[in-house]
Amino acid sequence: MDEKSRTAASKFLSYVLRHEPAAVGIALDSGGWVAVDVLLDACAQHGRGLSRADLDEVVATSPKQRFALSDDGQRIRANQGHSTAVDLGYEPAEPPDVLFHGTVARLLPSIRDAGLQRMERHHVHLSPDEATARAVGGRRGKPIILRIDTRAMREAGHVFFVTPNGVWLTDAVPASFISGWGEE
Ligand code: HQG
Repeated sequence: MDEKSRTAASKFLSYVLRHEPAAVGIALDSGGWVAVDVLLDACAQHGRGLSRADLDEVVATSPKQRFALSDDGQRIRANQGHSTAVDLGYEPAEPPDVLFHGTVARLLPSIRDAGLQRMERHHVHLSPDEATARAVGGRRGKPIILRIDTRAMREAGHVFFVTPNGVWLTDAVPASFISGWGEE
């Protein structure tokens, strides 16, 4: 597959496995999994045919490891980012003392008021390093990197999860744990 087709396939799979499985007439189980055969048949029936080899290539080369195959290779799910009701089953984990969140200046007034909210997703997504946060914020414009005092959050009882691709998840980040409002 060339890179363009891989990206297109990855975007389509993200859409189906995170947001709209019904778009190709499938349902995910409670953990977000679907049988690979079922998914590939459904994609083919909706004009988005993909071979098993292509799917494996998309999963293996996804720069952010967006997808996971079950150990037996029979099932697939998205690792994070769902808007559909799934329980990914991640265990609470202990984050580093500081994590980062990349956003843009126009959202800061609202973030100051309400803290970081999960918006359309299941959790607030936090990055382990500033470079990753810069890339995340840069999707929306000139990035602003917020520093999150995760140590104080944990002491206050907030719970964190980490995905297989190193994204940290939490329910919400009150503004009092955020600093770095003016930094790029
Ligand atoms: C902002 C991508 C106003 C928040 C990325 C962000 C990441 C608020 C946006 C992953 C707010 C939500 C996650 C508040 C938060 N008022 N705006 N109170 N609280 N926001 O996309 O963190 O390509 O849902 O700053 O690379 O940007 O999907 O979250 O700008 O890893 O694999 O609301 O998504 O990965 O946007 O990105 P998102 P995110 P994938």
